[in-house]
Amino acid sequence: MSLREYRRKRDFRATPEPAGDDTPRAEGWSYVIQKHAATRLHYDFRLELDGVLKSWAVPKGPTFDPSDKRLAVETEDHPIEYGGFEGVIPEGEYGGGTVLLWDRGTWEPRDDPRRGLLEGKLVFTLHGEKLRGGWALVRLRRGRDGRAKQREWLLVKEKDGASIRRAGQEVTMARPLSVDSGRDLEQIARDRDRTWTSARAERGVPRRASRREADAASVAGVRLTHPERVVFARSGQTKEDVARYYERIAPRILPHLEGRPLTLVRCPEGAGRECFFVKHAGAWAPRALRRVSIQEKTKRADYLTVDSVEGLVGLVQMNVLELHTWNARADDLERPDRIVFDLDPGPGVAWARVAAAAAILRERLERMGLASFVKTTGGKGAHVVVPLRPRAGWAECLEFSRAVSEGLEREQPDAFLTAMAKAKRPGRILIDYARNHRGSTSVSAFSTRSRPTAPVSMPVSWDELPALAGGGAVVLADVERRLRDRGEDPWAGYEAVRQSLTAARLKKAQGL
Ligand SMILES: [Mn+2]
Repeated sequence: MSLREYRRKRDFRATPEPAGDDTPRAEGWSYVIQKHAATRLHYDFRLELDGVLKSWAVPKGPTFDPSDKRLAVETEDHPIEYGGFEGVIPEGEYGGGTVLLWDRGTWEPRDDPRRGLLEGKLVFTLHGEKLRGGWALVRLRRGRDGRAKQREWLLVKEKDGASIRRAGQEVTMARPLSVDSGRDLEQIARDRDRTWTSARAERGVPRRASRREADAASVAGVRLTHPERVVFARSGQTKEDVARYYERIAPRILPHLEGRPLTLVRCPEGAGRECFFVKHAGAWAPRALRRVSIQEKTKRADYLTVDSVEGLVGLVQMNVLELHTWNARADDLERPDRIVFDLDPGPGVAWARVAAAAAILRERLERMGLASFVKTTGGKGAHVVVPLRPRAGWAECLEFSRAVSEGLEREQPDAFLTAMAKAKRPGRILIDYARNHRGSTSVSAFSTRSRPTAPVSMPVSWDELPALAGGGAVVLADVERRLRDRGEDPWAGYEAVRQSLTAARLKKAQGL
């Protein structure tokens, strides 16, 4: 196994592709597919084995239909780092064109994979974000001319729970976007152009505005591409409308966002279409966002925080429609400054019962001396939020929320449940306390949700909660009117609350 051929074909001064390093590494089983718009569009299928990515070019891409065998032409081994590559290979370079990270995950060979490669039959299971289940790569014995075709294989889906006979729509068509950045090929190419032009501008190279830029709108100093594009199909707001909403609401939403690591929902094709959760910073992220390095369970990773109106609008420009935040701020990451209870009604639960459940929870917290606030989720339910001074750690906050939730479930088993497995049991309300794990997020107050009606997670007063029509009742067009009409912040006093999770409160919740 060697990367010699890979490197011979490329000039690393000209291409952004990784050269790869040869230091031995622990055995890994990564799997990746890159959609590659080169001379011809194809899908590069790669499986990690013995320190490299074994690679095949699949002209038509994978399919879940077992009867549709797809040609896969073996290509040179690629470095493991290639599995993280997305970008543009310049024209004239080897493989010139745009590369999109279409799927990634791990693979599991069923037999000895080295022997399988030699003998021309590799059977394996994929654990990807798009592809799953059993697959096989089978080398063709002879071409049409009767000669052995050493490099031609077939990629075949096995019949199993993940296979689809006569797939109506190919998975490549149904899910065309990047699993890394949520972008399509065109956006990846455009983002590269933008990086170039800004680099030229920094060097003082004058340039003429392109037609596209001349058409672009500018909100809070951020240039929007396709400002006229309708983002919310049912309610009709365009990308510019959404940007202007976030510009106006910035003084309200920023206090809930500042310093909190984010998980974002990007919807490049608008609300209600395919969307992506993004939690790590990438080349796509607007400059106006701050990056914070966080130790996860097994690795460190860069997260984003948004502290400015430019950052907010920059996210809209990147087609972000939902902002979800941690329960802690980056400068005090191990001590949460809030606890969130997510009330999620099962089928057939009327809103009045959700409101009543939230009120019961509020009262219980009050008896422990803790003030709480409520907002709609923009989905079906409500969030009850307990602001805290950052004192107790993640474990205590999680334990407290578990004890409170299970206490309610014990007392009113017909109304409440806490276990996820039974989540959709009709007629009951799930109290999801799992929002309080380190790294868990919930949608921010005032964030839009990625549904065609443009619902917003809206802070409301305890009094008005029962009168709402539902968790998704407050929509983008209502937010500012509601704030004006009521003349007062429904969460007035949130910032001023001084309370913390003490050992005594934890014991009380546990009933000790
Ligand atoms: Mn390729």
